[in-house]
Amino acid sequence: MILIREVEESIALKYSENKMRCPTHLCIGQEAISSGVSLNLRPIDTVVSTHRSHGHYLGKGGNLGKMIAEIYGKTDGCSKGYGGSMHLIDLDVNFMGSTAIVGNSMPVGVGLALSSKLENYKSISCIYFGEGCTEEGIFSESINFAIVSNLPALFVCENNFYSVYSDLKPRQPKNRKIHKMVSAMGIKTFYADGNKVLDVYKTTNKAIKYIKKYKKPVFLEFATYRWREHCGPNYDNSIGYRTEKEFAKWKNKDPINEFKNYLVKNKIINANLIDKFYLSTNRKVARAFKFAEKSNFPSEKDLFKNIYA
Ligand SMILES: Cc1ncc(C[n+]2csc(CCOP(=O)(O)OP(=O)(O)O)c2C)c(N)n1
Repeated sequence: MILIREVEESIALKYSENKMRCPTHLCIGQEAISSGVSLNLRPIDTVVSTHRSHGHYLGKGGNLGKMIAEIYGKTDGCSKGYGGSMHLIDLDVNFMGSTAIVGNSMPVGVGLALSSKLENYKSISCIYFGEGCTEEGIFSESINFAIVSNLPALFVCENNFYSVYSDLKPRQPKNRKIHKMVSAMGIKTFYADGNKVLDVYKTTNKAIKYIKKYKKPVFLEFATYRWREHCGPNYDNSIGYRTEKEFAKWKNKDPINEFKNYLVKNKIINANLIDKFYLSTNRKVARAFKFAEKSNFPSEKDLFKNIYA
């Protein structure tokens, strides 16, 4: 969680230098989900993600230097500088990619689950998406196919209550519980507080045991909140689509503070160790930015490579 937070705080800090020119969707405030889920995944398990993918990529062990170089648009980037923040990929750790089209990663993740089934359920396909995705047709199609085909898919819905500037009110019927709606499709579902990393960890653990035992998919919904604007490094509460009061309520539930307090209070580790961890993490993050800045831009003659229509 600290690694994800520090990487994204550095992106936010340096964004105004105008060297990172791609849109970036930060997950600050939501780190407990990628962390708690990822700790349950084996290297062989695959992950697909969305426009808000930094946490998912780092959680799976994606290469940090290549991620930052990608955001800088450099050839050492994980998509060779062509994709930017929304198109992260690291096949070395089975992070199979992220796409910017809401809902588009779902069928890809379901396809990965199908290929795993054909290979005797060798891996689990973890599919991250925001609650906005539940409003897309491909959402029901993908989940339905995973159910009827008994696929080892772990659907992870990060419900941060907003799709850009729209809260749930104009988008979904009042009182709808997403996990209950999905449960009615005939899939095992779990719901937990996405700001409590231990809850996320334990819930995912149960889900994965279920997938392995019954060879069926599971749907997880975690409640959480993004602190910064939908896209970009700033805070945007002042534009009025959400209240300071609501923001403060969630900020008080900071997943990192919550877990840190738990660890220290229960004498599991002491606060000094956490400070040391911040130091070593920040050194690692600084090295990644240096690596990205030093790397070259793709050349103009390569502009039309790897393009198809
Ligand atoms: C098919 C499609 N429709 C609309 C958009 C524009 N768009 C980009 S992100 C986003 C919000 C998605 O909300 P959610 O899935 O809840 O994820 P969050 O941004 O909250 O993490 C929208 C509507 C898009 N990229 N793709």
